Amino acid sequence: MTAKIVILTGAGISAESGLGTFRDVDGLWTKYDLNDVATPEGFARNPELVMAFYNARRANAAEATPNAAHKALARLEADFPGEVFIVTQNVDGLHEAAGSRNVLHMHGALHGALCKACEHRWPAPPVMSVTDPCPHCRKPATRPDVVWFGEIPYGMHVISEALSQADVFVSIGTSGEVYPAANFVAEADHHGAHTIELNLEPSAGASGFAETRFGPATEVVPQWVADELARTQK
Ligand code: BJW
Repeated sequence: MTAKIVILTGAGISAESGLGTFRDVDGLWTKYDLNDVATPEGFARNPELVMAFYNARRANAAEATPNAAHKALARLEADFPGEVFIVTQNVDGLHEAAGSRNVLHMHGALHGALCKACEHRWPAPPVMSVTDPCPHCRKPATRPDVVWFGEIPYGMHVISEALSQADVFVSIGTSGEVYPAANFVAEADHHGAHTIELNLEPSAGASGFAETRFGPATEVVPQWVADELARTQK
């Protein structure tokens, strides 16, 4: 049976690419109220504000380039003699830009548009507006294809299946404060995976991991990938 590594990534892996995290000292939730910009209720109250928030983040993400941590994970997928599956909470496209192929965006993507009326999906324009008509049903019901609080993250069945088969589960650059992702370590551990946290500092769930390595993602991730590949080549 081939070995399987499941990797959960969060905002911390893209921090050194210049994209802000949410809950750090300078994070997005210190500048915006998450109830205003990351809930369906906030969007219903003030869709223009939410569109402006995501248009600005889409523009930032378009300027960003993958860092050494994204590249190391792409190298792992290419060279590991088993399966590497990345489940990202991030809405940027930096894993794919680095060359990773087996990536699931559980919280959606900035490059996606979603019709609230008919659930049609299409590539987001650089600047999205509440008056944009859906290309399928023509209703002006456009929203960013991201998962807000109170909505069900994408791919939950696929993720649960992967966690149940994982030999190694690695969590990178996530605070462990948002569910269901915060539960993945317990789920993987329950099924017998070796669990590892790579983060700038211990997350809320750090004690739930068998192994921890702390430091900037651009340092700890390439080091862990090198160790993992060396281990498999012995
Ligand atoms: C570095 C670094 C460097 C910095 N190097 N590291 C009460 C109890 C329990 C749960 C709930 C509850 N009330 C409500 C809930 C559920 C709710 C929830 O979790 N709320 C919490 C606030 C308690 N969750 C939901 O509503 C979710 N849906 C759900 O549960 O549906 C039910 C269901 C589930 C499953 C099956 C069936 C039904 C939906 C959650 C949606 C989250 N959406 C957002 C916005 C997405 C779009 C966007 O990007 O705008 O997702 S919120 C935001 O948080 C975003 C992120 O993906 C997510 C996680 O943040 P992340 O990535 O961890 O970032 P930070 O900033 O928190 O942490 C950064 C980390 O990086 C830190 O640890 C730093 O140290 C580190 N770092 N620099 C390495 N250089």
